[in-house]
Amino acid sequence: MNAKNPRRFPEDFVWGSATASYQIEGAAAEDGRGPSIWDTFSHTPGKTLNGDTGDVACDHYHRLPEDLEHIAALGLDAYRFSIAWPRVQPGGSGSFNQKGIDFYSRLVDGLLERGIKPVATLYHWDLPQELEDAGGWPSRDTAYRFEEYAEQMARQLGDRIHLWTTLNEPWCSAYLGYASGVHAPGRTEPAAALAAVHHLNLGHGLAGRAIRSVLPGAQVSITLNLHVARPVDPSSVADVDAVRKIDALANRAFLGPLLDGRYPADLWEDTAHVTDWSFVRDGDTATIQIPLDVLGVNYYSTNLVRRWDGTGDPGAADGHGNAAGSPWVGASDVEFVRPPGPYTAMGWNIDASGMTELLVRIHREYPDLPQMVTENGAAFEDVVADDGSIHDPKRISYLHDHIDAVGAAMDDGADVRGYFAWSLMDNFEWSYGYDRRFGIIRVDYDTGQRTWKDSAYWYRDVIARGGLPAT
Ligand code: GBH
Repeated sequence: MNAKNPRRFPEDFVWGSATASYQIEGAAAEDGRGPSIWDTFSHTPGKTLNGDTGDVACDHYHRLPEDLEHIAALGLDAYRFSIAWPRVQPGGSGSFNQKGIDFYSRLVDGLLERGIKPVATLYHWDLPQELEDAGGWPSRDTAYRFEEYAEQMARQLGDRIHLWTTLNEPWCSAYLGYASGVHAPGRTEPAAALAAVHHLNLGHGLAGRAIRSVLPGAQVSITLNLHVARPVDPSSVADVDAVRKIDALANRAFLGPLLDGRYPADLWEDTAHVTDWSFVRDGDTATIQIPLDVLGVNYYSTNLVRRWDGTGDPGAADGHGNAAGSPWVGASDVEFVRPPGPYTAMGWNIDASGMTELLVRIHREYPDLPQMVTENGAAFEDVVADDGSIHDPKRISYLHDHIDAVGAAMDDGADVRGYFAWSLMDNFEWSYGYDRRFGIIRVDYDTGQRTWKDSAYWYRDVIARGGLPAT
């Protein structure tokens, strides 16, 4: 690592860490929780590495008091968690489950008692199975069910929530869930994936409006995993056009309706052979374009693309094995090229400059929109030393460089309000099960024991200092 200057962040910059319900809670069949698409998917042979499931996960449901102490000891200003819809409304419609609601109430109160701001995500991929059986996100009805659930959560948790996030990464829900099928529910139907894109967007708008109808002062956001796509050959018209296609599918399919009140014309043209988009009804984009208090941005790595020359397997480097097909609906002439390393244990390239590029781009296109980095982090093969300590210098270096890159974007004018490290603790990494560890706190899956990695101590000091040390 080159010598670097220290960097300070504004006094009110929010330092946080993030998790998601299915990845940490466990207690999958307790206290009235209903099944989600991830229960079904992970219990289907061959869908996750080693057949891992979230049945127990980090057992956070039972270890809440202890985990609150870790959150407090880190000095986090905010903690980003998600609410398991099937825990609070087991069938996704109809009656609510008080025991499930009580769990999140205890979590939120526990945070507030410790002076930590609760940042709640309503949907981090665990759709109630009954709603999938009725059609899932490709079905318009799911958006209305989501609205109902959001309204009830606003009533139950009320003004105790500092920031509401409707959806986490609808790109993943739509394209990985319904096109490539590497995520639950594992469907491989390109047209359904585009319908899912729209109904997720619609669900966001309906939910945000419902939250504000209950809580007029509520802060409402959505979190996107925007893609930084770069052309293999910047002077090639074909490669630059490949970038445009990926940008439309990954970024503007969401930014357009959310912030411009319309879908990009090129997205509809590129996918015209897949769907006619007739599921978009009059008035929908106005519903989607509710005011956003902040845009949540998750950033991990960059993408390198070019026009496919017709040989090999386009899309094979999408980071998900691409076994069942490509998530890139309608972009079969785009090839993903493995970017230069170094790489994390996910095989994702490490490139902090993409963080700056992304935040600055959003700032240029939407100058008045505050942003928040709601996830950033890395999986590495952590080594536990004989004395039990866990030295993860690569994770520290990754976090350092990416926080520095956030600061660089702010120097360029981006209004970034906070940063959340992914993740508070090792957890169920979706298709990769427990094999990949993103935590700053290690979880021993046999005993449930939590142990701070060096990166946790380092991050605690960053928070206390309000910025990065010189290195
Ligand atoms: C997030 O998704 C999730 O919100 C979180 O639950 C999850 O645990 C965490 O990240 C870590 O995976 O092939 O190099 O282009 C991440 C979404 C989408 C990020 C696909 C990486 C592919 C990388 N991912 N993307 S690459």
